[in-house]
Amino acid sequence: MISTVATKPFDDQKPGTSGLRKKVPHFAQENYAENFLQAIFDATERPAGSAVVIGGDGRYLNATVIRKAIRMAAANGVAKVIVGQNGLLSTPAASNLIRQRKAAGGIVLSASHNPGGPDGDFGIKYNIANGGPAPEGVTDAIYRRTKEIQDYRIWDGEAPDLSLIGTSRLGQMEVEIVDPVADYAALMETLFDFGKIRAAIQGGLTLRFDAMHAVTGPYATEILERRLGAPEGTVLNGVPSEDFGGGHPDPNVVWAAPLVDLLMGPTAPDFGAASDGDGDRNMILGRGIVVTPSDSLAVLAANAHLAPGYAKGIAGIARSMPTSQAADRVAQKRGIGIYETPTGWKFFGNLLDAGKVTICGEESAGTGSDHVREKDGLWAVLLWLNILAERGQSVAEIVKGHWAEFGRNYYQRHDYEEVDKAAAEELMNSLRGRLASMAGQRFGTLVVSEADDFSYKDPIDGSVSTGQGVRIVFSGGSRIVFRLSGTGTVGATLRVYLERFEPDPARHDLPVEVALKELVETADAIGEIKARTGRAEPDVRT
Ligand code: VG1
Ligand code: CO
Repeated sequence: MISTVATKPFDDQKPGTSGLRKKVPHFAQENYAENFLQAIFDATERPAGSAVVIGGDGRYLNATVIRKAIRMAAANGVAKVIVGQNGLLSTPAASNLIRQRKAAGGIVLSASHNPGGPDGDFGIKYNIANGGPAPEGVTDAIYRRTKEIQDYRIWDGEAPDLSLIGTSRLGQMEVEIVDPVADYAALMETLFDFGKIRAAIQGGLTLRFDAMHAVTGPYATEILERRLGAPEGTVLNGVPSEDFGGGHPDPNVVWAAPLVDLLMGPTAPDFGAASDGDGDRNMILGRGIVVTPSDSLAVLAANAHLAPGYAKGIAGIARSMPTSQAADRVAQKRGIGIYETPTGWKFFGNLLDAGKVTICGEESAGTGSDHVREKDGLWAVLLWLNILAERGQSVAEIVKGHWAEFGRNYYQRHDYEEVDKAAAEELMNSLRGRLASMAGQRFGTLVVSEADDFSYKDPIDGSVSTGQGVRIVFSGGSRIVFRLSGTGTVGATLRVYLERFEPDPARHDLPVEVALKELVETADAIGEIKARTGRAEPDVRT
């Protein structure tokens, strides 16, 4: 009943920031997905009798690869798989299921914010038993295995019908198809005051949530409309589609422009939010205001105690290195720990497991807490709603009040997409080569105080990750960070992160372009962006 199929290694299966991502036609090559899945089964630990969670964001190829993954699990001695109905599981819901069911790990099929469809992207990520993304030690082991693999094992029979909730068998293996929303929604009810949020909505708090045709549609509809009583139509684009309605499921001002226009217009609701392909990220808006993800992290950390799940206060905050230092100011004032990690959620897992931090966040619109081991888009939305219900203020009032108390970190990220890979690498190498001589150099009014290539030593397991991005810090605390994306699938994406701290409340209402003008010019002067990439302007500013 088990077939062993001969195969040859592919040389490009190294996982990036968040799993292996490639264009669909590349992933659909014969044996491509099978090789990577077999490498996961070979390279990861599974205690006898334990389960593996399987689900994805519903993009093109999702259902096909899930059926293969189930058949391969059966052929690789997995005792049980827990699969989301119709192959759907948001990334945070998968993390929750792994933890609740004490599974050995999970296979999440997603390329997150990357576009989907036959010409779009596909991806596979592996999460470990704590529910979090596999750390580098594990992804390295999977990658090594992909380079030597000679065959894979697959069960000959068909996988069960994914639309039917219930338990069946494939050979020795149990297959449990579960409602993807139920356990996750129950977890949210333990963290937030649903009664209070429901009352605020009944009392006139208005909101819209754009699911961007991605996986959070069913979650948001159940939680916001059914459990919290928001009117039907609160959730926009709530039915998952294989190509996300032709858009990019990336919750930012570019790809969620209709939602942004609504919130900036005359008929704006009080609160707006959007999430990405696999439901782990969020964009937060208020009437007339876009909250930058870095500010959202800081506001959530400063106000989390208003939600029942965090009433005891938070132990500490972790942020990825390019994320603004707004959260650091909250940590300093509250006397709690602050940790700076490389980009990617996998670096937060150890800190969360050790109880060093409660809340984590990234400038790319990922925030989350110790309730799971992934970033969680709807969690952030519910925490915001809980805070709005408790404080009875508008989003703009809360954010402006936050700046008045802690100061404002003006912030923007500029992305240069599909840049020539060699040119992008040379740009980074040239920067690295000049780091040692940079301190003391003056650019306009800015003087470099420190410059380095960020490296991180995990305080829990001592593992070291080098080459995580070039940081240039100026006296006064402004920063420019340069790094290359680890999630793109074409050429290279250069990300330039710009940050300026402004303590004076009289200067908190500048347009961000004005506040950051000198830093933008300095980034080009130091990075030689125009000269090396041929790009005068970034493709996306978030
Ligand atoms: C991007 C973001 C990073 C995020 C990662 C995965 O990575 O910058 O903050 O953790 O995507 O998010 P990169 O290497 O392209 O900058 V997701 O929502 O794709 O799981
Ligand atoms: Co995502």
